[in-house]
Amino acid sequence: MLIIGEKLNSSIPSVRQFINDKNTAAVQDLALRQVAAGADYLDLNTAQGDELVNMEWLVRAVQEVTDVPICLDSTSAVALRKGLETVKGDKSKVIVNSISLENNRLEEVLPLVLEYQCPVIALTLNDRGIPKTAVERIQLTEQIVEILTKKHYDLTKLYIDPLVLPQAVSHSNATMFFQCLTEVKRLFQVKTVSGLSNISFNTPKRKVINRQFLTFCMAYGMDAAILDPLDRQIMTSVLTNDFLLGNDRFGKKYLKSFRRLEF
Ligand code: THG
Repeated sequence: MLIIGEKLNSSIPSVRQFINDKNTAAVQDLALRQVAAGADYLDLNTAQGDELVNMEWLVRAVQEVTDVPICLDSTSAVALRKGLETVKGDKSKVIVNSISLENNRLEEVLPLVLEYQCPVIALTLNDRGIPKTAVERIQLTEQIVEILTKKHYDLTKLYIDPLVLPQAVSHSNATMFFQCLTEVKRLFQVKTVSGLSNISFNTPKRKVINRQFLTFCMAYGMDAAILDPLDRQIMTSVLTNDFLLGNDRFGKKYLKSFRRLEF
C-alpha cells in the first residue's frame, strides 16, 4: 500500500506555527522523519493562512531535502497550480488532492491534472455533501469516472476517496466504507485511498481504532492511505498486512524492516 505522510498539514497547530514562522528547519525535519519512517509520498496542506505564499514556500523547503514525491492537499485551484508550478523534477508524479463533484471544483482543478497528467484523488462528494449510502457514493464515482474517461485521462492514476465518517456517529460507517472499497474495485479500474483518522473521531484510544480500521481497509483492497508514518505501530500494521496480503513478494520489505518493528 502507498503511504502518504500526513504530518505537514496546517491543521496541526504546531505545524501551522512552523509554516507561519517560515521555520524551514522544522518542516524539513518533519519531511525527513516521515521519509525515514517509510512514507512514499508527503502530503502538503497549507489551508490555514496565505495559501499561495505558504504552498510555494513549503514545496521549496521540502524539496530542498528530499526527492520523495509530493501530494498537494488543497481545495483551492490556484494553490494547487502554484504548488505544481513550484515542484521541481517530474511533475507527473505529483498527486493532486483533490477534486470532487462540488461546484466548480472539477472545472477548476481538472485542467491542471490533465496538463500535467498527474495522479488525482477524487472525493465522493457533491454540492449536497457526502452521500449517506454506499450506493450513492458509487454513483458519484461513476460520474467522476465518466468525466475523466471523456477527457482520455489514464484511470489507473485516479484514486477514489469514498470519505470516512466517524463510527461514533453511525454504527454502520465502517462497514459502509468497506462496501465502498469493494464496489469501487469491482466496478472500475481505479485505485482507492483514504485519510483514516475520521473513523475514530470522538472515541477514546483513537490510534487503536485507526490501526484496526486500516487493517480492514487493506484487506478490502485499499491502495493508499494518508496517515502518520511516525506512528510506529500503524507502520508495523501496514508492513505486516502487506506481507500477509501478498503485496510484499518474498517478504522483502518485511524482512528488511523487521528489526525496527514494534509488537
Ligand atoms: N482525504 C483526503 N485528504 C485528506 C484527508 C482525507 N487530507 C487531510 C486529512 N484528511 C488527512 N490528514 C491529516 C493530517 C493530520 C491529522 C489527521 C489527518 C492529525 N494528526 C495529528 C498529529 O499529527 O498531531 C495526530 C496524528 C496521530 O496521532 O495519529 O490529526 O480524508 N483525500
